[in-house]
Amino acid sequence: MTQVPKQNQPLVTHIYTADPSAHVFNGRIYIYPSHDLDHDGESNDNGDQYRMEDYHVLSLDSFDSPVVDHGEALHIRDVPWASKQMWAPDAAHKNGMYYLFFPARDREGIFRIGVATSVSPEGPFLAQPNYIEGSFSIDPAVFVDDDGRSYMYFGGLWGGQLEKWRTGEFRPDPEELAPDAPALGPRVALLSDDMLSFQAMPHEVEIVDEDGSPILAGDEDRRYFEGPWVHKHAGLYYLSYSTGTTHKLVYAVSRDPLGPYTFKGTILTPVIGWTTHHSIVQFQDKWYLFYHDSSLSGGVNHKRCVKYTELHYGEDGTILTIDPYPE
Ligand code: FUB
Repeated sequence: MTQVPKQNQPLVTHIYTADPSAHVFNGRIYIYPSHDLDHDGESNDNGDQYRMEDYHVLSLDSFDSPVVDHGEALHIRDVPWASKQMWAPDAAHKNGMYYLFFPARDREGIFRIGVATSVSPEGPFLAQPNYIEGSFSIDPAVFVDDDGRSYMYFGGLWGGQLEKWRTGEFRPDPEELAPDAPALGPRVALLSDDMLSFQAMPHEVEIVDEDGSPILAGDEDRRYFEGPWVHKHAGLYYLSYSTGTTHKLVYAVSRDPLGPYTFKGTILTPVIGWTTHHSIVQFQDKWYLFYHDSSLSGGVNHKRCVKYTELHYGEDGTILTIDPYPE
């Protein structure tokens, strides 16, 4: 399968892909997406339509070379603890090994986060027998800092079950948050040196406005919904995420990877389809946004396609807002 990618166009068209986590390993760009199933089942707010069963790893030498699909890297049948819905994954490289982090529902229907290992960035990956102890919800994003410390950010509302963990325990029917209550933030946990467990239990990441007040649950243009990503630029940590119901990718910055993060603005305006999910990566001397939309299927929410575009910073470090459909 050979296809040279173009900005704002699907990276691949032979399968549906979403939730791209991009990394540069050994000078090559690797993309770890969800692999959307091609089915015509009904959609609901619980995300039952996202029935994914496996992961494929994509890679490219540069943006002038074809995208390679390395085939099935991990299938749910080989994950002893998982029952269904392999959602947005991420990958990391440490100690000469590659780690694939992924959420799935366990045998009780509760989303957990697992890890699988490989000696190669393209897999195949071998899953650990159990999910990471203390993990819950969805959308793991692992950031390895310059000092070697690795942090996992995760969490998603609604189908992702984050609000069910508000008290620290799983509550199937939690009370709704009042619009003027602080919004729920993503969770962060420091990973152990072997990347297979949490060094300490996860805690909530605070996202505040310019005055230091928490972003509120009713502030749907700015509050956290799902899809966290952390990258570092000019000494600052950037936490970006999806606002869900308002379909934006937005960001906040901090001098500490654990936060608090101060809200800054919008990275990407809404795309075709309900979900929006991304990653940000530096390749050579430029920065890129990987994202998805549902254009390949004519707008079906669970049949998405991964795309990329260049991302630019202003002189003050702000990220310039991107229109996914430039003229
Ligand atoms: O792909 C399934 C879910 O949809 C992801 O986990 C969310 O971030 C959203 O993109």
